[in-house]
Amino acid sequence: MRAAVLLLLGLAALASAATTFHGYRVVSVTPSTSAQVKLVKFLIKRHGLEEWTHTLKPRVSMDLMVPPSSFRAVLKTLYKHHMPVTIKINNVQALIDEQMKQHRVLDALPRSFDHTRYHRLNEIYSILDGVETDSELVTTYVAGTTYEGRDIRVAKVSSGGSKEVIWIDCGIHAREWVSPATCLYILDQLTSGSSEATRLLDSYDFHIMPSANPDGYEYTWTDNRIWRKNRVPYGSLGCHGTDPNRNFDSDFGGPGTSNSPCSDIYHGPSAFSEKESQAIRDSVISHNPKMFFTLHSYSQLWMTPYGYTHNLPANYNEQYRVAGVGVDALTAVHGTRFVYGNIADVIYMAAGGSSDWAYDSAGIQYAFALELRDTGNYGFLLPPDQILPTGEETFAGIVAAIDAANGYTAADAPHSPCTGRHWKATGSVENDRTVEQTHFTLRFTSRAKAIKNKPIVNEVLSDAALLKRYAREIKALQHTLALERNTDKNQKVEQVREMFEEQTRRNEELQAKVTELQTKLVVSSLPRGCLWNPLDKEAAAARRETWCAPAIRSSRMSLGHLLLPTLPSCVEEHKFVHSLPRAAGAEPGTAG
Ligand code: 0X9
Ligand code: ZN
Repeated sequence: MRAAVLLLLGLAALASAATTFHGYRVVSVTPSTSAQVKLVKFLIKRHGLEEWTHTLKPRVSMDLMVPPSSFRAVLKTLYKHHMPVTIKINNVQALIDEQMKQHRVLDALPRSFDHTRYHRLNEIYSILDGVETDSELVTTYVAGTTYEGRDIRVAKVSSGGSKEVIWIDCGIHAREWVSPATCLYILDQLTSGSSEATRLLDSYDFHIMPSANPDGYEYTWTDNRIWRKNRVPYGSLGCHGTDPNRNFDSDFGGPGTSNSPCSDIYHGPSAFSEKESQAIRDSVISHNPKMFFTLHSYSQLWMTPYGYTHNLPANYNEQYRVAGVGVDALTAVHGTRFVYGNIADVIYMAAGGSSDWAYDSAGIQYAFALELRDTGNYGFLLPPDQILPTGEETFAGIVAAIDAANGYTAADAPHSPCTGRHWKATGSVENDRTVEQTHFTLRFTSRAKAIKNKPIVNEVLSDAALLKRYAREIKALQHTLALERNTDKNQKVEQVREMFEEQTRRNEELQAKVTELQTKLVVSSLPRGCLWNPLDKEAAAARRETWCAPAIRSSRMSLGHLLLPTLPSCVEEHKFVHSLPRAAGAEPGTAG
């Protein structure tokens, strides 16, 4: 009893020591000129505004947290200089309270995954212990120990033997809570025994570091929810923390870093001075991964090197291609849009980052930094009900990128991925260009229905419906006309015919767009096995023979077949019919 009271008192003391953000707002401003950029910079300094996003350049919006005491002054200045302001979060503390409320202290530490809530570090590690015990696939190791003495742990998922390695680290920035939660989701998927996991683990070992900055992460739970860096004390000013993502040896101390220990982007006293960057460096070097993913939030970006320069790395085109495939697959799950490209152009210049180091120094050809959800409605305070969808889409994106990096060299895959078991999709495209009947339908079951919602398809559908209506109307009017000659009606027929013709033109345009889209999807998303690079004629012929010959011979399936697996490696079974308007004399069944 006494112990419980003491514990409660202790907790109360902790709670009262925490920094609070009552009445703090997050606003987004978009400077249009360099003078306005300067002004925003001045306001940040003058009022000590916390940057929630860091891009400060003309025509790019920036999210800033403004304390209530400065709100009027900041707003007044911005308005005076014609800078529009959007309030994205009206009371930061209210969102923090909401998020903390979901976290009940459980009777015992959880041993299994729960993607409905955020976890304290000891819960994350207890879950790691749980999977390590329950799953033969998982072993964990300690990659380093932090300044405050916490382990930086990594879960290795492997079905045995020694395979190519995929590295994923999360939570290098303390406040980006959805990142560790996503690492746990990925770990859950990989240990689920699904056919997809088995397929991946047939080819790869995964190393997953769910919390790359444990001291900072714990600090966000106990003291300051908005904390970003680690917790090492520096300098006489009593400031704490180095940004571990400025502490790598990739143009250390270069652009987008600060030498002030009080800054959120303090690079630390020297490259790799911090336990967190050392832990990543040492594990990465000893396991030599093929691909490196580091997960941040927020902004919805998929970034390739470099952050320290606007120059592009030698294999930029290849990294960009793979990023594009990842983003398409990610978007296909819940429609979440991501922008992709090199760090310096997509977000801002930032030297000393882990992915630049991974590419330059560790020689990893695929080194990606992702910014997960959202785009600022909640920012770092993403509600827990978005953990699951964020996990689902991120996992899909990463799997697609892994498959894409595997390139077109999977002719020797051990089984035909045409019959992979995971998602089920059936569909049909019928496109008969006679005027009265223009259909474009796609039907999918299960999660593949995401494709159905692709706006282009809906657009075509609604236009087809309109066309049909006009056709019916014309027919009806012509019918009445035949009975009684009437100029009014004649005019009406003309009007409808004009609309009809315009609509037909528009429909043709849309059909062209659909074809273009299909081609783009085909070219950009070739997973292993039953797909082939249509540009590589020889490989295409061989692949066709090996995997899909029977299906292709027996139907006019080729285009649809190529379209569907844009959800790479997740299509359980697909029947797909694409009947294009047949050229005169062409036999059915000869396409492809
Ligand atoms: O600034 C960062 O470290 C990342 N953005 S965040 O808002 N999550 O802090 C971007 C990382 C980009 N990578 C490199 N600069 N190498
Ligand atoms: Zn970050």
